[in-house]
Amino acid sequence: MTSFTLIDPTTGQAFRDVPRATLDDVDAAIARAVDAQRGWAALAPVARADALRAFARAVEDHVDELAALEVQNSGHPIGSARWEASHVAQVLNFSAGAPERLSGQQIPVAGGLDVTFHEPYGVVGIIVPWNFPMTIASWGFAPALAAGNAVVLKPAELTPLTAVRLGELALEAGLPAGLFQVITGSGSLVGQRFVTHPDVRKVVFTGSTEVGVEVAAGCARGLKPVTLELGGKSANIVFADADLEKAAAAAPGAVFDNAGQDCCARSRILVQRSVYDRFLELLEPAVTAWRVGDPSRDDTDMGPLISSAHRDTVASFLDGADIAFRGSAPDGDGWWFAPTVVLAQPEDRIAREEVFGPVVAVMPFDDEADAIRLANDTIYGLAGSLWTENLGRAVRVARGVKSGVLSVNSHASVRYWTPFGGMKASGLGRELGPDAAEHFTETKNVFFATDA
Ligand code: TAP
Repeated sequence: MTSFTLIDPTTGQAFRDVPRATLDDVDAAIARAVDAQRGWAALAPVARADALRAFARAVEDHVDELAALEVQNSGHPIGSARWEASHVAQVLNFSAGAPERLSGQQIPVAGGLDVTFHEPYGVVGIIVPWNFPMTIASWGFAPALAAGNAVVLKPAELTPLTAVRLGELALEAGLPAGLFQVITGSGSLVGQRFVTHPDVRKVVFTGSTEVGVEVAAGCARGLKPVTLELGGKSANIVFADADLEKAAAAAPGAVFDNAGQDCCARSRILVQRSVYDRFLELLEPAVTAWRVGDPSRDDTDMGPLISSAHRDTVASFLDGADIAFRGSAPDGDGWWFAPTVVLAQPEDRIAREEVFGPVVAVMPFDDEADAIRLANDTIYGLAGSLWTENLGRAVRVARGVKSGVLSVNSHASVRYWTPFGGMKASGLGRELGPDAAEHFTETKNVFFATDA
């Protein structure tokens, strides 16, 4: 077993080595998962619910420890990291309601009784990116476990620490050995083995659209279902009749949160032409007030980018860009990048490609139809926001924008009890929400003849 070295993005210093699993390690873990799943699925629903609640309590008891790991490994501000760890506990608690609610149907059929069952797939493989290591993992593993599956989880090589700790906490909380295993290693080996191994019966992938397409193609060859949560280029649409002060004050958080490394980042701001100049005037102080710095401080809004290579990629988007204004960022060690506002045209690279960094493209539009056209002028369709005081317009535009998750006069996208996921190149399937656990089951129909 070789290892890889983690770098603290705030300091640029190496701080820990993590083992890299071999193919044999992955196959052995999947074999253990197959065994553990049989016993888990056979438990009474209330026993599975109790076990998940115990796991949630263990996470709640370790929020500070998990948050500190995320600050060091990912550079997330401590306030955000605490929220993320608490969110994992909430997703587990919400999922703990599912085992006793996975009801099938009774369908009228002559001569007998026809009922359906929600059967677990067996072993579910979950592949997670580096941007929100804990939360995105929990959106897969909590409902998958609730539905009676075992889970093998591969965190991103850059950010494995919180996932590894969650795996330990599951065991400490009493989940059976082998039921929830975290396997560290490369995507091309561990992730691909989830795709090709015949005993992994469903794959959940979150990451880039490019790799997601490959994962889906591999799953198609094994006839296994796949959920994909991919990239985004979401629009924040500001109409002239909006509360402009409120819209401008909220805009930085919608794109610079987590240093823009957020699939839901509203990385295009579309502003109605008649208020374009006024909106930029209001946006500038909100951007310069965005506090970039030491992520261990409670008053920090944004930490560093995840890696030196990623910082180079983000910086490349500013080549030839028309920069309107920038916030500030620390000098020196660490992968810092100042929040940046760029004036763009719809055909510009910055307006079309996902930056995954703290850079936002602002563009004017003329009327409602133009706003919808521009918002939809992207291969992606994950999230989006619109700001207007006109209810009819809010409904029309919300229905007209082809995205999976939209907010009106708000940027909220993620709640564990509402569905989340993308259209077009942003993904396939939905996570979270009332049906989350059902997505980890397949329907079995059984007919019982009652004729004497
Ligand atoms: P990717 O390079 O796609 O990696 C995502 C995960 O897939 C990592 O764990 C990676 O492993 C693994 N992986 C890489 N190659 C693989 C392969 N051939 N087979 C199976 N697994 C493989 O993305 P990233 O750089 O981590 O994240 C940034 C991108 O993800 C952005 O485009 C962003 O929009 C998107 N994203 C989307 C969402 C949602 S919710 N839609 C959330 C977060 C991120 P290693 O890197 O460890 O080798």
